[in-house]
Parts: sequence; structure tokens; C-alpha cells
Amino acid sequence: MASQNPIAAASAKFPKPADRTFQYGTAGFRMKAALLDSVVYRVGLLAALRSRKLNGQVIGVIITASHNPPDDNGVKLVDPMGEMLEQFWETYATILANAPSDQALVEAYDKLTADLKIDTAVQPRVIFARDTRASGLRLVSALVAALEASGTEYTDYKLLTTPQLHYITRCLNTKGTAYEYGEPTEQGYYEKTAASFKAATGHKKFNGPVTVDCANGVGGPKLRELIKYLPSPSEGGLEIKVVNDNVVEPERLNQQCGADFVKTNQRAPPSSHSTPLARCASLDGDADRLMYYFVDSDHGFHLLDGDRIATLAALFIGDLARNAGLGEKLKVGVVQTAYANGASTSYITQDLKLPVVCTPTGVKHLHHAATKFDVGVYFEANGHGTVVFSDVALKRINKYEPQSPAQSSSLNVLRALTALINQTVGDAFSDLLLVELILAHKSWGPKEWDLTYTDLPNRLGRIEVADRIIFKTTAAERKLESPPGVQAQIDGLVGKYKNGRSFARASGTEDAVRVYAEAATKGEADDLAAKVADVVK
Ligand code: NG1
Repeated sequence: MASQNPIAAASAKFPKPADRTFQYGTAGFRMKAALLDSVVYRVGLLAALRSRKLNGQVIGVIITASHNPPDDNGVKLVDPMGEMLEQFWETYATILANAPSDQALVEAYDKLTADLKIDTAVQPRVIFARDTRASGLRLVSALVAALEASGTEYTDYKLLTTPQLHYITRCLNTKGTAYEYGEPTEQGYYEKTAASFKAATGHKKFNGPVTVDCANGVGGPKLRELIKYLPSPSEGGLEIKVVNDNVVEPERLNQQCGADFVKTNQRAPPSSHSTPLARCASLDGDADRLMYYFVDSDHGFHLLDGDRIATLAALFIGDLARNAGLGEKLKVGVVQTAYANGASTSYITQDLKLPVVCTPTGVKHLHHAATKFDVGVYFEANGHGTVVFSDVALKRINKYEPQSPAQSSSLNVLRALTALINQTVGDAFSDLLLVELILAHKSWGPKEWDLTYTDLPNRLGRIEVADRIIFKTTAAERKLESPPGVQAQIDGLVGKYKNGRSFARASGTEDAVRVYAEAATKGEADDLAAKVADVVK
């Protein structure tokens, strides 16, 4: 009987590995690609349910494992406005992924349909894309099988960066409404990004090229495409040098390059031959994270991470709002996680005089908190983030009548920024162009940007423990409430170091506990991290 149900029949081709339990976490489902076929099939079913529940709005599915090694892969859902899947539905994803048999899967699917009062007459619509991993196409076939078995109308956008799929999802769902976001195509994305970048830059000059390491991932070919839409260097446009864009050999993805390599190792990719003060940037494997860095004349390496991008954006947007005459009417705020360098937090609150909110790790938390401001700037230290403008802020910016030519020019830049910045999710391309145009407006090189504040020396460690689940946190992950007594020991250690700060939390994406420490000197930060790691072990 079971084989007559199309969902069970198709599921039989993608059996669940018996010994595995899956969990939809901060990064969706992510693991060795060989284990993912059943998971992707079931995510396809959930996408259909989610679209039906939302009256046929388009749901996005992206197949990527971002900065993970080449033989990993992953899958994530995108909600209609381009945001991450609503948190409650993560539980439903987990239920479907763990149904032990084809028949149990059908039962779980039917139960969700009934419990969530889903109207089965609604036509579900799903779009999807993937990064350049070798396993991507195979996983797409599992996804398509689910979409066909559930009667879903779908479009395969083939290779896209994650932020591009978020953009297109939002465009499709807002088309013809007052909130139309753009043309729902890859070309529409390039056109909107390029036109707004040009408008925001005006006649400002770029001080030399920027070299972009694309992690040998999907960002390489897509950045080359975007460049075709930007003004050329001979027209006074920005020169972007694309490196590490080998997607012909997928095993090179994220290897010795990319944003995660640079952030974790605090050094440039070995292939980099950057000259002093030249601007360099690295994307991750699906182009949603961005890191900047440069070397100075004694070849010292300087990292300009997500905290730096956030502070630069907050500084510039705050100034623009004031200069446009909207200072009192736009509440700008910054959202960070516990991993933000303490010096960046002090700079934002004391120098920029802007409020900072700290949330748990994972961009969905930051994004949510950022929407509480008129203009919310949010970045994880690892370079994933964006700026979101509330509907009220957009109305104010678009309706305001400038009182002077100076106000008018600031207002024009601000308006262009609202279109340039991908408000659905962190987008390395729009973040890159944002940084570049800010530096051009300020006539700053990377050194001037770096001098805005001095990072506290810090150390991030990864500790393997017997059971990471026992590590439970509070205060936006800055304190441990369990195991009992551990936080008191950490506090005791921290108190012994000048400018000391440290916390431990279970990773949401790896089977480990992460320990972060910062202090007045590098030696002390390393020492504090090692001592806290001993407490955690
Ligand atoms: P976990 O493994 O929970 O620390 C990591 C990153 C997050 C976020 C997620 C999702 C750090 C310290 N943690 O989370 O910021 O990007 O992966 O990819 O960078």
C-alpha cells in the first residue's frame, strides 16, 4: 500500500540512514554530503507544506554548506520575505528528517498538514539553487523528487550565491505590491546592485583596486558577472581583481582561502601576494560572509572583520542621516554577538554614541533584533551581516524634503544605500560594495579604517567534550548556567586579567564547545583561553 502514495514511493529512493539523528540548526541541516539525500528529500516536502501554509507564497531552498569542507553539504529554507525559516518550523523540519521509514514519513507529513490546518488545495511554489559543490546536482534530484511527489510548482535557479536566492525569493513574493523589491532574476539582482552602487558612489574616487578571494566557490563566477554591470575602471569605476575563483576543481573550495580561513587563522590565504596597504577581501563558499584585510610596510597582517564592517557602516549611515537632516528621525542601532571584540562595542557606544544589542549566535537572532531599530546594522564577527531599514525609516528617507544642497546630497546617498544593501540577509557582494563606497567617500585607505579603534587581543578555541549538550547558557550566551559552578570558575579567572572577558558555549554547528577570551595583551588572552578551556574540559 505504502508504495502507492507518491511521497512514500519517491522517499524509497532516498532512504534515511538508520543510525543518524538530524537536527535543523543555525545553518539548516549541514553534514557530510553522502548523508544528506533523505534530508534534502524531506526538506523539499517541508518547503511544499510551508508554501501551502503561506497561501502559495514562494519558498526558497538553498543547497550549500557555506565555508565547510568540499565534501560537506547542507540545505536551508528561505521564507517569503527572504528571511530565514521561522524558528517554529525548524522543529517540523527536524521531525520530517528523522521519520524512521517511508511510511512514518507520510504519517508525519499528514499529521503536520492536519495539525497546522494546511489547505491542501493551495498550489505550493518553491524555487531553489545550489553552490558549486560536486554533490549539489545529486541533492537537487532528491529535492525535485519531493517537489514532484508533493505536487509543487518549482523553478531551478541552478548556481547562485545564497544571498541571490534570498533576493529572488523576496522579489517573487513582493512583485506587484507596494513593497516590490526588484526584478526576480539573477540579472535583476546585478542591475539593482550596480545601479545603486553607482548612485551611492557619485563622483567619488576609488583609491586603487580591491582584490577579492572567492574561496573557489560560487562567488567567483557570480562576482565576475556582477563586475560586467559596474562602471569600468576606465570610466572611474572600482577595479575588482577576482582571485581564487577555480570552480572547475570543486575540491579546492574553501581550501587555504576564503573568509573562514582568514578569520580563523588570522592571516591572508597563502596564495595572496598583496602589496602594503592594498585592500584585500575574502568571501566564503556561498558568498554571504566577507572579511577585509591588508598588510602594512613591515608585512604585519591586519584583519578587518565583521565588527569592523559594522562599525564602518554605522559610522557612515549615522553621519549621512544627520547630514541629511534626519538625525532625530532615524534611530540607528548595532546588533552584535558575544564574539564581537569588546573594543568594537566600546567604540560604538562611546565614540559613535549608538546603542548596541547583544544576541545569541546565528544571524536569525541578529536580524530579528536589528529590525527593532529604524536602521539596524548587524554583523557577526565572522563577516556575516547586513543593514536593515524599517518600513517607517524607508518612508521617512524617501519622503523627506531636503532643506539645502548638502542635505540633498547626503539624502541621495542614503536612498541609494537602501537599494544597494541586501536587506534579506548578509550578502558579501553588497557588503563589499558598501565598504568600498564608504572608503571612497571618506578618502580612507584600510589603515585609516583600522585606526578607528584598536582590537583587544583575543583567542577563539574549540574544545571537544564528552557531551556538549550539558553546556547551557544565558545572557545571550555570555554566561553558563550549567554545568553548575563552571561560570563561577570562569568569572574567577577573568577577574585576574586586565580587560579580561571570556565565555564558553556549545557550538550549534559542530560537536564541540567554543571558548572565547580577550585581554589587554595577546599573551594574556591566550593564557585566559587556555585556563577557561581547562575548566570546560
Ligand atoms: P557555532 O558553531 O554555533 O559557533 C558558527 C559561527 C556562527 C554562525 C554559525 C552558522 C562562530 C564563532 N560561530 O556557529 O557565527 O555563523 O556557525 O554558520 O563564528
